[in-house]
Amino acid sequence: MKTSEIIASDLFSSDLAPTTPKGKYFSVDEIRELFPILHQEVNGSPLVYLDNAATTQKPLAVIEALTAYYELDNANIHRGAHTLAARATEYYEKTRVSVKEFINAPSEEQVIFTKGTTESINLVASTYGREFIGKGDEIIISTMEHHSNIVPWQMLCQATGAVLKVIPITDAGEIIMEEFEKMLSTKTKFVSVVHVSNALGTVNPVKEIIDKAHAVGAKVLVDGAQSTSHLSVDVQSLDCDFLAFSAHKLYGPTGLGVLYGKRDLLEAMPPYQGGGEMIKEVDFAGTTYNDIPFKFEAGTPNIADVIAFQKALEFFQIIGRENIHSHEQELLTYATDKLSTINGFIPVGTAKEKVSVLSFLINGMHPFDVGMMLDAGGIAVRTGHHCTQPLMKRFGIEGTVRASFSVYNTKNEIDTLYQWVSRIAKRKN
Ligand code: C6P
Repeated sequence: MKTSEIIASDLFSSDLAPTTPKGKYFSVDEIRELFPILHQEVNGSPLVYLDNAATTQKPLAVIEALTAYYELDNANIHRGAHTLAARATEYYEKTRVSVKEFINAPSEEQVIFTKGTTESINLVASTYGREFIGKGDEIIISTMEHHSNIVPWQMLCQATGAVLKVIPITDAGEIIMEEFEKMLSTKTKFVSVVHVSNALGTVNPVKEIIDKAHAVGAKVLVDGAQSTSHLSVDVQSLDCDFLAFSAHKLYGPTGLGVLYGKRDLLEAMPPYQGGGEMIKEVDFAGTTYNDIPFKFEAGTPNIADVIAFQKALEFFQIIGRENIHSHEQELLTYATDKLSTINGFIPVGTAKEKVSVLSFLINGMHPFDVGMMLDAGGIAVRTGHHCTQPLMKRFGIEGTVRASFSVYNTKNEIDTLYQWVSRIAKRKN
């Protein structure tokens, strides 16, 4: 009997590389072989995919796991008594255990599947927020938040009369810790902060932020959308109260995310949505809710994508987080050094600690035009405000050109980016 699990696992069993003390070593070319989408031409040139902060590409094992699930195992989970339902449930719950290990959560019950980082943050704002935050209480975020970590808190403030405070940043794009400390008081009930800025690449000192917030009794949510793919994120050593992230930035499928929470908080929070799966017993006189995590997973969940996400987590494990991080850091340094030699190149975000994102402007040119010209050469970058309009305002700009690197990118690709950016910049500088 074949199952989607066996079929997709086969894809990683190849002996591509020798085993080293750090784990298996793969060359970039071998890693690229695992990503079918990379091997194509765009506008007559080989694709250079540098939009990884928006979404990473998917290894073949993830794609095949999706198809194989629908070909072999498709069934609804947690309810049917038949074999397919049992199998689908087993694989779905197996991914939950893998996520638990990935972030070092104390238990898999503290791992809730959502649609993405956005939904995870909205869940906390709507449930924890509505239950435990009231008039005059203060919520702190930073200037460099993604709209997903601004708007849900604004909505909560509108509904409750709580007050939103914003930590300022330096010209380099770093949080000003002294200002943060000045904002903290017994009125501070919640701090929600991005671990790695999607627009600047800044790595924020989240451990320090968490410790300082806890000292005044506030709870902390870490937006890990951009950090979980580059850094080791250990929820127990960080001691964060909540962590939100998306599978699609981690080589996994779109439309799937994770919310981690501390057990006592998740248990105290009311449900997010009502429906099947989140109940223990329903009676017209009243309903009792299910235990965590199911209390927060109303309705039929995204079964196929959860099961396929397992393969993305295995990819991470096989390549090794350290190897991924060091390769990406090498690319970031190489790209920053090389593009900085171009006349008219203006970097945006020059924090001491950064990962994988190079945001820039070309003097005299609109970022959108630069992006269009790069696309003509097969180079995919993101241009615009990157869903961080208040951050762009802070820098007095409309947007940037953003190149973001991943484990499958090469120095040759950065050379191509350099050649195109040089050519474009020469027109105006
Ligand atoms: N940033 C980018 O191109 P979702 O869309 O729910 O998967 O993730 C939202 C989100 C939240 N926080 C941060 C720091 C993010 O970077 C993102 C997504 C993408 O930068 C799309 S706007």
